[in-house]
Amino acid sequence: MRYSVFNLLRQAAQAHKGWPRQWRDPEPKPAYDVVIVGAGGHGLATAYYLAREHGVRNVAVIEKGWLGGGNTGRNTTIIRSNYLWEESEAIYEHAVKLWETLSDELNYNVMYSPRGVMMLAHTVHDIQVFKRHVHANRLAGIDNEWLTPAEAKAFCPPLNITSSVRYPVLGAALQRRGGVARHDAVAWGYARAADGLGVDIIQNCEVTGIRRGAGGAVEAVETTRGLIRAGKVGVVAAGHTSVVAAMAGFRMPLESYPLQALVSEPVKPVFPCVVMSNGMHAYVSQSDKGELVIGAGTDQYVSYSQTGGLHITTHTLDAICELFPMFRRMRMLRNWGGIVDVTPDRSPIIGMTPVPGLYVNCGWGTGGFKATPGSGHIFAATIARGEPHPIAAPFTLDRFRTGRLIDEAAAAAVAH
Ligand code: FAD
Ligand code: PYC
Repeated sequence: MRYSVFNLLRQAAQAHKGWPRQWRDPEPKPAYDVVIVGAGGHGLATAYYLAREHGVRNVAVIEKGWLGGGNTGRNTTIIRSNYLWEESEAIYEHAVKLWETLSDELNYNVMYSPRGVMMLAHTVHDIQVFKRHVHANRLAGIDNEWLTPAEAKAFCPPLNITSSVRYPVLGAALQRRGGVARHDAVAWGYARAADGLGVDIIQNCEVTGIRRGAGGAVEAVETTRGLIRAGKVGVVAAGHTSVVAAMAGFRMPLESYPLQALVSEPVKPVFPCVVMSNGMHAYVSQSDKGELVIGAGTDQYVSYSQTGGLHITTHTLDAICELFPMFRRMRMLRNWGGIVDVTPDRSPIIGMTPVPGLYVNCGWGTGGFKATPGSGHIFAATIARGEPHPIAAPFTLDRFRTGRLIDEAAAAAVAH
């Protein structure tokens, strides 16, 4: 543009929107109807359901690293719906039902294996809490049953139920429909299916800013690869949602903690189910490759480190060896951490934000893998319709203002 008086006037008028509409440059059209920030399972599932169920195919998923390289590819893959409150039962059970047919839906084997999730009770408090969950779940039509120590051992023969250990097993809650899936396959399956419907997946592209236009509505994301215009933006950046929200000018009630997991050398099939001990901060299953997949508790301090304190894994291995003495001589192959974002009530936040056109799906803490299909499904509906899906409705950001919290601290698998 030349620096004529006319052009200077025109620029000034454009800036103040005072120039007659017909003389203004046309507003640039969004490059994408929807931009999703974060190519984890939740972000990819959201893009897939936007395209598949709502016909919104002009979608980009922007990922700062590689797809599935966040918590989706770092978790211990436990799937269950044995939560306490009706709102949570609805969301996690919605996900479990979608897991049951997901491989067919995506034409990709996500290796969903409902082999049973057993939660051990070591104290009277554990017994009371788990029995309360069993009753609440059964009232909601969700399977969950109470087992004596002998029944728990019959279900999982390697379990040590002697009374000579520090924290004897006093009983267990078993959800038979719970299980595991292969985490990378979930990311790849959704990515391939979304890509097939026309979704663009842009890796190595970090969102560094959120640009807002008329009325404060979101109009673009700034990235390390340039500006990308968007009609709507959905932020699904587990562990980093507060960082992205700050770019748009608001705060989130979230704290980010490292959570760790590790795998052993592979051995023949010896472990038939998933066992969790919330009290001892340990959970274990065996992958189809034969590795024991073991998870620990969160670090005690907030951090963005994707490693975590070694003392936490040592403590977890102590617990595993006590519960399953036959694993004492196994070698551990590798360990890693992910960053989980935790809300004050340990339930997720799904829906609108104070910025028009900007949506968030976050706060799944230590337990969002199991929710992946359900979360993507209801978040896509929320974005497409511009109002919360009925299952998402209780999980608004607003609940931290109104006080209508959904306290799932006791259902969380690990210590926070
Ligand atoms: P992610 O997979 O983390 O995806 C978010 C993506 O956003 C990342 O790829 C990240 O790189 C990207 N991103 C962030 N910032 C930006 C930016 N500025 N620009 C672009 N991209 C960005 N849950 C269970 O249900 N069962 C379990 O057994 C279980 N075990 C766990 C064990 C561990 C060790 C960990 C760490 C978590 C575990 N979880 C478990 C929790 C579960 O992994 C997460 O809740 C879930 O995977 C979150 O999925 P997501 O797609 O939201 O996040
Ligand atoms: O939510 O089931 C769970 C879980 C297991 C390990 C971490 N989270």
